[in-house]
This record gives sequence, structure tokens and C-alpha cells, in this order.
Amino acid sequence: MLCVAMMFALKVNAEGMNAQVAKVEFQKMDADGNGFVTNDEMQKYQEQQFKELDIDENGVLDTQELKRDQTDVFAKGDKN
Ligand SMILES: [Ca+2]
Ligand SMILES: [Ca+2]
Repeated sequence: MLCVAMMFALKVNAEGMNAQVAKVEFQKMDADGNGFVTNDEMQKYQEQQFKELDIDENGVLDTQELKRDQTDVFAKGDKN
């Protein structure tokens, strides 16, 4: 019984986290803050993401650059 309750709590927590992350991502994409993301805003956001990942700025992403990003995400999320 307790185990099921814990699993449920974890599931809700994970979903809450995802909603939070989605909201933050949306706000980053919505450059003019009007509550809508246009195709243009989406493209600019993706370009920005690509530039952040492309550390050596050679216009392509290699496995090292992608690996580094995943490590970063983990380090940011692992605050407690
Ligand atoms: Ca907008
Ligand atoms: Ca690169």
C-alpha cells in the first residue's frame, strides 16, 4: 500500500517537474512574451540552442558536444 502511494507521489512529482520545464522552455521560446510561439520564434530558439551546443563553433555537433550538454543538464538538475 505504502509502496503504491510512494510511486504515485513520485509520478505526480515527475509530471509537475515536466510541466515546470515545459513552461520555462516556452517562456524562452516566446521572445516577445505575447503568450504564443511563432514559427520564427521557434526557429530562433532552436538556432540559439544549436549555437550553445556547438562549443567549437564549427557548424556541426559531434558526440562530445552532445555528451557535454547532457552532463550539464544533469549537473543543473542535481542541486539537492
Ligand atoms: Ca511570441
Ligand atoms: Ca562543433
